[in-house]
Amino acid sequence: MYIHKKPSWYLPDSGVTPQAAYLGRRKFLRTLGMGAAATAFTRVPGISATAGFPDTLNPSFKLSAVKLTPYDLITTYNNFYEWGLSKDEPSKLSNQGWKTDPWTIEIGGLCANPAKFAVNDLIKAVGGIEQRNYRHRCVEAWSMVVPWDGFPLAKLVTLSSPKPEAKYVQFTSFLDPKICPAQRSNDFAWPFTEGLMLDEAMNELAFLATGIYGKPLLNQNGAPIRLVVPWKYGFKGAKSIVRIDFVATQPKTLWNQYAPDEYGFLANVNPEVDHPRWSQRSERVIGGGFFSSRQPTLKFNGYEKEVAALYAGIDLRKNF
Ligand SMILES: Nc1nc2c(c(=O)[nH]1)N[C@H]1C(S)=C(S)[C@@H](COP(=O)(O)O)O[C@H]1N2
Ligand SMILES: [Mo]
Repeated sequence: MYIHKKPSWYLPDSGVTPQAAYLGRRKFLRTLGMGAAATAFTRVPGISATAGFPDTLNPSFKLSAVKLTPYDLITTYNNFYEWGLSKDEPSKLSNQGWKTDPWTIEIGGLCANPAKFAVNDLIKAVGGIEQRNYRHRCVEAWSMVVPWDGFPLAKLVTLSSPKPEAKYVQFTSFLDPKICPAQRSNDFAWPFTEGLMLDEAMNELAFLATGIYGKPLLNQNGAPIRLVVPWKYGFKGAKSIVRIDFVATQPKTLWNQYAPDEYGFLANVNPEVDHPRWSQRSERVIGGGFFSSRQPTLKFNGYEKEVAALYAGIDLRKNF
């Protein structure tokens, strides 16, 4: 039998256009080199935020017509650029000494109740967690269906009581350049940031996830708490959040700053608006098999009924 050895530069998902495909080759190689540094740490399994389990499926979000993506794919095929640019790196490199338990999340900005919470206390404060199956569509044109555990973002917004001047919510991921080699480079504007309009944050679909398949989030999926906005491209879903701020003007976000023509602030899933470098008409279903693996992309990722009203009067071609 012919055994094909993968060259060292092999990317497991070369069929998909990565978000940072035009990162300079030198920068790219430097980021790949982070593997060597990370192996210096001992392996600690990334289990955290255990409050609320076991939880139960919210029947409104059952998605009976679609097949859930297997757990091993959801936890090994990841975008988490802090831990590497290829899909298989986050599951390896984020579990070599990075501790996501205990974890504090701070809520601030223009709100009446700024607060600092241990994630488990936040889960109790919002009344526990539930399961929801959501479609998950990356801007790179691949998709999954993920059974998340967590709670509606609207509960946290209500608890925080935003002031009338607050029009947006900003999410900030962890910043720990000592343990995260990628954050010692200048290739991206670390920490990872994202944002929503306040009315988007109040929509019942916007979700803060603390688990997948009834288990606490693993580090590679954004432990112990990450955002999930199922009608938008996956990059809106900031992982491993340390801050949530209510702000008056549209916040800066990592991908929008990096390439504003490619990654708009709204980032609603839209098959009618192509990415400048690839079509958004269809998507590759992760775990869907070789021949049956592409399916048409749905407007708002299939959540048009629930969210279209948020964009009344907004030109979604200009505001992509
Ligand atoms: N902090 C942080 N959050 C992030 C990212 C990232 O690189 N860093 N990648 C985003 C992108 S592009 C996608 S598609 C989803 C992937 O989530 P998953 O690996 O759990 O499927 O996380 C998003 N959240
Ligand atoms: Mo993505």
